[in-house]
Amino acid sequence: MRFAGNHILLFAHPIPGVSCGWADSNWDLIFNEGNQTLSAHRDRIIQALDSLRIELPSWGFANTGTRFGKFLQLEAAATIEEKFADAAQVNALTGATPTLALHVAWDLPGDLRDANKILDLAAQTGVRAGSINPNLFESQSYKFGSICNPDPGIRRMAIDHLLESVAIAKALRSRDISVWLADGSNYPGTQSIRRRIEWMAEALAEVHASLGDDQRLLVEYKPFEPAFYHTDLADWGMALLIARQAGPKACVLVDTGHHYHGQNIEQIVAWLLREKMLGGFHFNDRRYADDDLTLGSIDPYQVFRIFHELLSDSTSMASTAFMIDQSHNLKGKLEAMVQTVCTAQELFAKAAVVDRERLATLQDECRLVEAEECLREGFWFDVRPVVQEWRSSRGLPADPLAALRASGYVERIRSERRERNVCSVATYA
Ligand code: PSV
Ligand code: MN
Repeated sequence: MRFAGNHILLFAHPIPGVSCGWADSNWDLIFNEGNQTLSAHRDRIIQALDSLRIELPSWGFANTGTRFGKFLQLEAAATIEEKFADAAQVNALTGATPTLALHVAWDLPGDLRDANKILDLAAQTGVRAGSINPNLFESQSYKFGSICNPDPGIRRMAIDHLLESVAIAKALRSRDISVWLADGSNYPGTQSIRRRIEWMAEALAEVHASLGDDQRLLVEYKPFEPAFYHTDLADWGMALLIARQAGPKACVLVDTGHHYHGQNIEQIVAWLLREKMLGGFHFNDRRYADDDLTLGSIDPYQVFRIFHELLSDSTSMASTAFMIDQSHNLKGKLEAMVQTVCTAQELFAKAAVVDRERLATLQDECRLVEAEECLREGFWFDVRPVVQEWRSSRGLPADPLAALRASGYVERIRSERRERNVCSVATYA
């Protein structure tokens, strides 16, 4: 028996000599069926894990905080070299994170001039540059918006930054330029919602025209924060419409923290998949707003359901970018990142277990409880032994979190970065 834990109990052969009114052949049938099911589950899990790659955020290794302050970590990365080194460590432990998302203002302050340095770091660490994230929210000029600002000069400045970001992505051979707008307003009547839509459409069309053949523009929506009356790109419908208008290489990015309470995110995913407009995810969890909590820490069932929708569409894996967008203020940054990747792998493996053919039959016949249980079978299945088996067979540590602790990496960078970090409070990332 390959599987440990509860699987043995579920499918155990009866104790010889103890009769419970069943012929041995009945038990053999169950035993064999059980084994076949387990072996099918195992195959699906292994295949799913091989296909899952998750991008790390460079800002997730830096000292970040809440609106009220930061709790500094002595091991936090401050330079791009440190961020690449930390990402490489996570990749070595998980084997699933070969790319690092970069924020232009934080990671390439010299814009395109810094591209060669990034290429060198990629070659040294084995971690490639991932999505390129323009920064349209920190400059003082953006107080009333970036590409939706009523001032044409500021709109031009924002578009130029987006064009520079596309050029950076080309130089780094990055496929995705990921745009999040902080644009919006705080009070009714203070801005024209309609004119701002037109400015946004014009800007994104210009940026789209500069994309290379293999590049994509990912458009991220968010219903609140930093603006609290209206956000120019507030939900997936607006993002879809504006992306469609921008051109065929634009699609939608779903940040799991950017929804109102009670919104059915997997339904949004299903629609975007149907429209061939799902570009990628920013993964995190939340209890209240955009809390940046660890993926699956609050509602793992929702993440599982999102993965189930993705796996229900045979084309989704090739076109969907899986990225983490979390900045931990309390948890150790490396630890939290490894924990997130492992959680994503486990929930993805659970979704892979779902027998979607059988589920479709049950749904067609409206056998409600059986259909629900068919879905839940995946969620309750303990995938951890197979995930460990997958890791070992790929030369990875069976328990990446324990391996991180045993490696002494965090202690080493803490002592190397301590002196600098003790006195650095000012920068956000
Ligand atoms: C905004 O809340 C956001 O989700 C965007 O993706 C930004 O790029 C990122 O967070 C910055 O942390
Ligand atoms: Mn995000």
